[in-house]
Amino acid sequence: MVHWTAEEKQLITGLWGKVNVDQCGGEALARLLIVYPWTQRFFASFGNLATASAITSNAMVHAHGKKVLTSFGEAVKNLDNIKNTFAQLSELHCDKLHVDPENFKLLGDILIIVLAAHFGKDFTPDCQAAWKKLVNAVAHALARKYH
Ligand code: HNI
Repeated sequence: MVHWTAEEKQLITGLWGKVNVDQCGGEALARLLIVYPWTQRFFASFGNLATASAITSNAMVHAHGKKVLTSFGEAVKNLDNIKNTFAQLSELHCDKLHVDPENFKLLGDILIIVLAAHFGKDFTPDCQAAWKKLVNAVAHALARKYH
């Protein structure tokens, strides 16, 4: 189990309270699809992903990014129980969606970049370190049921 200091918990929840899930979720998924184009194959039903601007303005990308980041928020609410929190989603991504778990790490890295872009100096090095630990823990939890 990941251990959190009181300060890390405070840094994570404090920033999360200011995150615009709609905007940041959409932006993170759009960036993933642009920077790592092979991830587009999981979203064949999302319509036009042909160019960066098509991806950025794709409503399905935004809606799904929001859904993913909202779900990510469950980790923030359950910091001491991340593994169990994502057990079902891990099974879904493995058995049904066949998403390579490497992609969870890529999305985590992108989320850090999106947060840095949104919060600038308020995303302090300590806060960033706590968030990196969190995105790693989520990627780990989502990969746990893979076989
Ligand atoms: Ni992910 C569906 C959460 C990363 C591909 N994903 C979901 C759903 C949630 C979710 C919640 C909706 C489940 C349902 O309908 O019951 N995904 C998360 C979280 C992360 C993540 C918390 C990481 C932080 N997913 C990824 C990544 C990819 C991915 C990195 C691929 C690159 N997810 C999918 C696909 C679906 C999906 C594909 C189904 C989409 C659809 O509706 O067709």
